[in-house]
Amino acid sequence: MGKSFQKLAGEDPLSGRLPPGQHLARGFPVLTYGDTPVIRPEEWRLRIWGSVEKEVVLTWEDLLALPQHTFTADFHCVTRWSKLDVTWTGVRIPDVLQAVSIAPEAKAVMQRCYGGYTTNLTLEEFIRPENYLVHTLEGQPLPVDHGGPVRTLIPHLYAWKSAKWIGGLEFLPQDQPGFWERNGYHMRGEPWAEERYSDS
Ligand SMILES: Nc1nc2c(c(=O)[nH]1)N[C@H]1C(S)=C(S)[C@@H](COP(=O)(O)O)O[C@H]1N2
Ligand SMILES: [Mo]
Repeated sequence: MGKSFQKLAGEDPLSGRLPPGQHLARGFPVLTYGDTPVIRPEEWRLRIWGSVEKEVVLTWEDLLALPQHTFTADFHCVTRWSKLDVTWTGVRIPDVLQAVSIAPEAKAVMQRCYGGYTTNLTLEEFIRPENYLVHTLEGQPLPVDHGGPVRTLIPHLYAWKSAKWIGGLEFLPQDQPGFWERNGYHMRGEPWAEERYSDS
């Protein structure tokens, strides 16, 4: 079937949006391993330590004092559901890191969550301007099931890299596997390359 048929039939609105092997989810599923920690915004902290010149601890107020952006991003879970055009509000990761002197030896970050979940990224994958700390989903306070009060959003990788209830960023001199990465998930997890599992 040629190009002209495609034109007559109209462009598929999903064309180019769904990575290989993914389907559209109904609603917005919740995917949590283990218990859901409940943290009030006033008690929430983001501790930034490891390969940094000086440890930094951010509060909810500090987060809200940084430049705020509302943006839409697609969300791809490695278990094959995707949700397109999710609207979030939050702070760009590079803006968060303005307050931090990252040591020259830093090569990776371990995201550490309230409740114990961890997931790793190389520094290069982490400091991209389209990565965020988010506190608002579709104009409402981020629901606890989706990681409220604050989660990371790393739209260019599978969603297991977007850490709910984020509480710490540990900078590391080398990339280390987080929770799912120790259990067979890919170290990087890029959905267009189908980097799902480390042995496939
Ligand atoms: N702290 C924490 N973050 C997490 C998870 C988790 O179990 N705990 N699950 C990950 C996985 S596998 C996915 S698909 C997304 C799901 O986000 P959602 O529950 O908001 O849809 O969160 C990711 N971040
Ligand atoms: Mo997932």
